[in-house]
Formats: sequence, structure tokens, C-alpha cells
Amino acid sequence: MYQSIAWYATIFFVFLIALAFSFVYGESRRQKDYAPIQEKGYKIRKYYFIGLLAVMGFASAVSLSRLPYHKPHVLAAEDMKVVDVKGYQFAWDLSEENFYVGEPVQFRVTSKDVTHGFGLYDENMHLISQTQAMPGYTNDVYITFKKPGTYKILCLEYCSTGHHLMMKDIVVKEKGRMGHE
Ligand SMILES: [Cu+2]
Repeated sequence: MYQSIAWYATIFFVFLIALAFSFVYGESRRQKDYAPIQEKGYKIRKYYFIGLLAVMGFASAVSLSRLPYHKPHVLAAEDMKVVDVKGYQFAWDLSEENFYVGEPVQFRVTSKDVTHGFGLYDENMHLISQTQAMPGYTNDVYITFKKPGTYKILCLEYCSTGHHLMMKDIVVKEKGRMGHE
């Protein structure tokens, strides 16, 4: 859904820009006094700047207040499965490989060498979560799997010749069905 919204918004804004350009092109042939046009332009620019500041400030406040995204509300620390993820040229290392539906997971993502991108995909190859895997830093990603199935971790940051090899399947199971593991 978000992708189609982004798509239509892009077309709309491209259309607006094209409209602005054709207006400027049309006006460019007319000879007019410069001073009044400049004054009007500065006024438009001032209100545009204030409007942009208000919109962006509001959007930043709303989106940043939700950080860290998708962090589940768990009662006790042991209710959260903590998984250490290390990216390296050219694979992913996970400290834990058994995942269950409905279980809150915290991925602690880092890298052993260069910067990689930790991208988590569902069975339809839709990106459901991502973060940077950086040497010397640990970035947290929170997720609670809602459906069983085979999910994929892919590298989202070009990290030299074997970048495309950085794929790992993780299997999410229905809890209780497979017995003890
Ligand atoms: Cu990589």
C-alpha cells in the first residue's frame, strides 16, 4: 500500500514541477520590470520556507517520538528473545536460529568488517524491517513475527564482490507444534 502511495505522490509532484517549469519558460519571453517580480519572489520564498519548516518540524516530532520503531511492550526482559547478528564478507551469523510466531525478538545487529545492510524480508520478498550493520556499532531491530514461514535476510548495502551472496533463510514456526528444540 505504501509503495503505491509513494508512486502516486511521486507522479503528482513530478507533474507540479513540470507545471512550474512550463510556467517559467512561458514567462521568460516577456519583458518586465525586475524589481516588483523580485519582491514578490522573496515573499513567496519566505512563506514557502516557514511552511516547509512547520511541516517538516511536525513530521520529525511525530516520527521521532516513536523511536525505536516496533519495540514491543514486554513485561519482563526474558520475554524478549535477544539475537546477536553479525554481518561479514559474505554471510550472516546469528546467535539464535529458532524463531516462533508471536515471540518478540530483538536483533542486535553489527558487522565484523565493513558496513552492510541488514534487510529482513517476508515470504513475498517484501521488506519488513531493516537497519545498518556497522563495525563498532550495534543497531537494534525489533520484530514480532506474525506468520510462520521462511523469511530472508539480505544485505542492503553494496559491500564488494560477494554482496549478492549475503542471503540467509530463517524459519519461523508456530509455537508448540514442533515440540522441544
Ligand atoms: Cu554486505
